[in-house]
Amino acid sequence: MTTEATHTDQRAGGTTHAGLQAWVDEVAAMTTPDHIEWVTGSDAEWTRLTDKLVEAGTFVRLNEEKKPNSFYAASDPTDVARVEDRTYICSVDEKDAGPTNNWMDPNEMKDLMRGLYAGCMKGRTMYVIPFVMGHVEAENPMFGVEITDSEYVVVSMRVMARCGVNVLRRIEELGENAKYVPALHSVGAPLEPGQKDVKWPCNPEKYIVQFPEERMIWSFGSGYGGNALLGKKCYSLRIASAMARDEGWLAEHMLILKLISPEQQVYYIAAAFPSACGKTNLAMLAPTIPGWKVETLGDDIAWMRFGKDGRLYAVNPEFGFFGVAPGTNEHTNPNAMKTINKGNSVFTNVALTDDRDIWWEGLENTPAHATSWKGLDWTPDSAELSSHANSRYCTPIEQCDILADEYYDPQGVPISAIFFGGRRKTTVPLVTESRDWTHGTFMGATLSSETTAAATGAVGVVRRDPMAMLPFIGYNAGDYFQHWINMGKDADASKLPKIFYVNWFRRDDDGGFLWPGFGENSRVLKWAIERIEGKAAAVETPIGHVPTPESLDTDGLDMSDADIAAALKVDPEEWKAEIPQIEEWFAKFGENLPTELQIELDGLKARLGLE
Ligand code: GTP
Ligand code: SPV
Ligand code: MN
Repeated sequence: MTTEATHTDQRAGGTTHAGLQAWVDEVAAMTTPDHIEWVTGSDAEWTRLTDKLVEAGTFVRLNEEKKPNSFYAASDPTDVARVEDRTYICSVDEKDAGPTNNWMDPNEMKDLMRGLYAGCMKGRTMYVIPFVMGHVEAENPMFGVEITDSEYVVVSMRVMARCGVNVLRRIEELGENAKYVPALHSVGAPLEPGQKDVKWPCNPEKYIVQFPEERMIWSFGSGYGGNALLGKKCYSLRIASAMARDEGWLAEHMLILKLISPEQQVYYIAAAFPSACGKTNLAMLAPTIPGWKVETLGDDIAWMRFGKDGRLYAVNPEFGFFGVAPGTNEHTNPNAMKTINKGNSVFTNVALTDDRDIWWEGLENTPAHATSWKGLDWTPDSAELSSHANSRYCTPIEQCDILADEYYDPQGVPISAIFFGGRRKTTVPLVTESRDWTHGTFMGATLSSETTAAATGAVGVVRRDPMAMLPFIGYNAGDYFQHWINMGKDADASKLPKIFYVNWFRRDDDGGFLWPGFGENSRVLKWAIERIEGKAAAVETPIGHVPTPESLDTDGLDMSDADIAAALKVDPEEWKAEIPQIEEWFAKFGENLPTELQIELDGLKARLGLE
């Protein structure tokens, strides 16, 4: 089928929704694509687009026996992660972006970006993707429409969000009452007539821009995940967090899991860890303790609202997993392995084996030879890694064997516990229980973690990453803390989730992980639930309640008592050293720092014997 022929058929599409059609026309006039296609979500469309990507060299079709209907892609080596320094919250007032976001005046930014967008889709097809985050049958469906000139983005969006004609029809039915987030994306690589495309078009100049008041997203220059799949971080966290502040709910960087005890009691847990710090792994955990079971609801984003019964309910707005590949294997995450082995997946920046399967560091069956993500020959003796540290699999959530039935419930699930956690080599014990919601908010607001490859920049540097939301809060982070505190104040305290602070990443003197992690984290989930049920013991420390060694189920755990004690240890000296960092962090917020958090800090200092 030639491009000429496709131009005139019904894929050119359109909508009866006048506002949406006007926006699409306006973008087309600015970006001047050769063709326009409305994404339907059909299987035939998937086949046509993936064929096109194979033909362009962007995709390699994987071995049908091993990974049916699946594809390998290697990005441009400069376009491998979220670009936090190129990400902007363009609120009308600079104060509303707060001290943690980049800001530019919205009109100035629009002028600048209109210059970049002018003619930027020349030689390409402009795709219009109607999508919904969450359920189309939700009370207030959270629509979006992404315009993109990247087939890779269309294919990935189809995995990650509910997309296509059913969504468009619902938008049309609701007419001018349908609210949707317009999300404009271009790789920023126009083609001159006859110019051959590269495998991974992108632009060295990148902008990932949110206009929170207009509920609008403009992205330019990158084809990578969170920069380009605009339903994910840009909408479901940055824009949604601003909506949530205005409407009294929470949009969070959290996994959601269902925990079933041996007595068949069911608990739902949400957990916020920074990027590449273990959400996907915990969400699909295979418990090592007998009788306990985990089912998955989500691995990256949770939208939480109070239900009529006063409990906090969480929904996963996504439709797929965009998971970190390295380290994923049959031991660490057997459920993810089963999910991706069913196929229908896209793998980016991993290694390609000689039999057209994929491989990455940490996966079983190391190949004798492969092609690295950079396209180089790779063997186990190679000095360079085969896969980028932020290489990813993109796979449909419905393929996950342990997906909980409640995933399909637009009301979501009532949360019993919220975990905050990060990567800390020292100081932060395996698990700490907060005293109450405000103290838990303090734990979240002061959460710290070593940076990872999920964003460009240095790796392994400790930074504050409040609620694991540092790059994703769509407004002033001080106001965001206040919103968290107010959510607790307005609620029935007895029905609020209990908040815990965890750290799977503490090291021993030799630099090894003290805690074996992964399936063994079920022991920590069990302790948390037993605390909620009033069954487990704890020691009161200056930072909160930590398990007594006996209260943590260590049956069958291959760890010395000394190591367990080291994992649980609260060292006042280490915490005293933490205080100036927290003070420096809080100082950023000036008058926007909630008094409640200052009181929590003063209390912590007093308990540590400071002042
Ligand atoms: P994003 O998708 O970037 O938001 O990341 P995520 O929070 O979902 O992280 P993910 O579960 O993909 O884990 C990232 C890395 O941490 C992987 O390489 C995992 O193997 C590793 N990891 C996850 N859980 C544990 C754990 O309990 N212990 C240790 N040591 N490593 C872990
Ligand atoms: C993260 O970085 O937190 C991710 C991957 O989950 S991305 O979609 O790029 O944001
Ligand atoms: Mn994430």
